[in-house]
Amino acid sequence: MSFEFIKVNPQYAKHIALIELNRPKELNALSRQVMLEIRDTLKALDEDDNVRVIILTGGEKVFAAGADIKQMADATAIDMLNIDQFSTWDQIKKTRKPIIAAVSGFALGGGCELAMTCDMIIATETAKFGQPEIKIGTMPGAGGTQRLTRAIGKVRAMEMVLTGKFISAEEALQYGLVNRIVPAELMMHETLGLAKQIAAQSPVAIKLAKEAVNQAFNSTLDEGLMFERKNFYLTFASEDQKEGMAAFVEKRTPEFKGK
Ligand code: DAK
Repeated sequence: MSFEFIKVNPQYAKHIALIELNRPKELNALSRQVMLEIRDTLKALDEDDNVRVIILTGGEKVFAAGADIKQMADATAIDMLNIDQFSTWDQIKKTRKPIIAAVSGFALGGGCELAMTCDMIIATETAKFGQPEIKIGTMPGAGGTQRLTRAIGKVRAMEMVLTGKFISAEEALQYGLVNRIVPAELMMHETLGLAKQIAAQSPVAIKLAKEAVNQAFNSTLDEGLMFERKNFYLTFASEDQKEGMAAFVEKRTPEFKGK
C-alpha cells in the first residue's frame, strides 16, 4: 500500500498493522486527502484476515494538529455538506478490529478527535490534547463535543471546548482520556506490547467484545446488557472458544484462528 501522506505497514508485527501519518511540515494536519488515505487503508486492513490489531500514530514529534485549516478556511457550509467528510470519519468508527492510537506531541482538534475515535490511546510525556476550534471561530465537528465529554466528563470537556485550552498527558491520564503515559522513545515498543496482547486473543471474540463495549455509548444499561449477552452467546459458535477453553483445561497456550 503506498500513499502520499501516510505510511502503511500491514505486517508491522505478527497480525499487527501500522499506519503512520506523514505530513510533518504541516504537523500532520488532516487534509481531506489524508483522511481519504486513512479511510481506504482502514477499510483494507479491516478486510485483511492476517491483521488483528491496527496501530495509528503520527510519530514521535506530533500526532496531528487538527484538520487542515488552510483547506477549510474559505469553505461555505454547503461545501462542507457536499464534501461529506463524515463518511470518511464514519469508516474509522466502523472498523471492527481494535485500533490503538500512539500519541506524541499535539493531538488537537481533528487530531484529538481522531485519537478518541480509536479504541485505546497510548500517550507519551509530550502529548498535548485539545479542541482549540473555538479560537478559530468554530467548534469541534468530528465528535469532539461527544467523545471528549463521555471520556472526561462534562465540566472538563466544557472548559476545553469553550476555551480551547490544551491538557497535558498527565491530565489526560488523570481524566481517563488515555490508557497510559510512556517515554517518547518507548512509544512504539509499549504500543506494540499492548497490540500483541490483543492480537494473541481470538479475533472473533475481540470483534464481538469491541462491538459490545462501544454499545455502552449508544444504549440504556438493559439494552447494552442484552447486546452483550447475544455477543457472548455468539462466541460459543466459534472454534476459537472451543480452542480457548480446551487449551485452558489442557494447560497449554491456545491457537486462535479467527473462526
Ligand atoms: N492546519 C493547517 N496547517 C497547520 C495546522 C492546521 N491545523 N497546524 C499547523 N499547521 C502548519 C502551520 O501553518 C505551519 O505552516 P507554515 O507556516 O510553516 O507553512 C506549520 O504547520 C507549523 O506550525 P506552527 O509554525 O504553527 O508550529 P508551532 O509549533 O508554532 O505551533 C501549534 C504548533 C499546533 C500550536 C499551532 O500550529 C496551531 O495552533 N495549529 C492549529 C491547531 C488548531 O487550531 N487545530 C484545530 C483545527 S480545526 C470535520 C472533521 C474535523 C474537523 C472539522 C470538521 N468534519 C468531518 C466535517 C476538525 C477541525 C479542526 O481540527
